[in-house]
Amino acid sequence: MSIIKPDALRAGKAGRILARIEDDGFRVVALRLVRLTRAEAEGFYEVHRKRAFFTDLCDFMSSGPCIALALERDDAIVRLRDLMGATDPSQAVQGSIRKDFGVSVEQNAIHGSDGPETARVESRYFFSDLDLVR
Ligand code: 3AN
Repeated sequence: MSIIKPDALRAGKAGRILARIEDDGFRVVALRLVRLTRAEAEGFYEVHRKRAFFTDLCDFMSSGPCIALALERDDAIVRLRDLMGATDPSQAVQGSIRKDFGVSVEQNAIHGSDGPETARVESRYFFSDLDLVR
């Protein structure tokens, strides 16, 4: 499960980011352009509620449209995290999405689930089973 974040859409980079994902062998099984409400952003990042950056993060994630993606490929979680690069774009490896498109540790272009169970929960946040096209 991935989200192309509002900073990337504002900058007109969503297509290029999706191309990187496809070029890496991921299949898109669901895709949705969505503008999260503030409450929806809070729900999505509930695990980070106690963190100092939570308020700013939810403001940012509800600041404009983003693209939710359900993705599949072998070893998808690890491969997507490699493709994204480190949370902080300045620490991300050359050629990674966050290195090339991220603006800051908050506005870092893309989200990717950190494990299979998180991916299932996050996917259900945006998609029903009927939305998944295989
Ligand atoms: P990742 O997305 O790399 O798994 P997480 O899960 O630790 O990173 O953080 C979730 C999101 O919270 C990040 N994508 C980023 O937008 C934001 N974030 C994480 N750490 C910070 C921070 N120190 N300051 C501002 N935003 C942060």
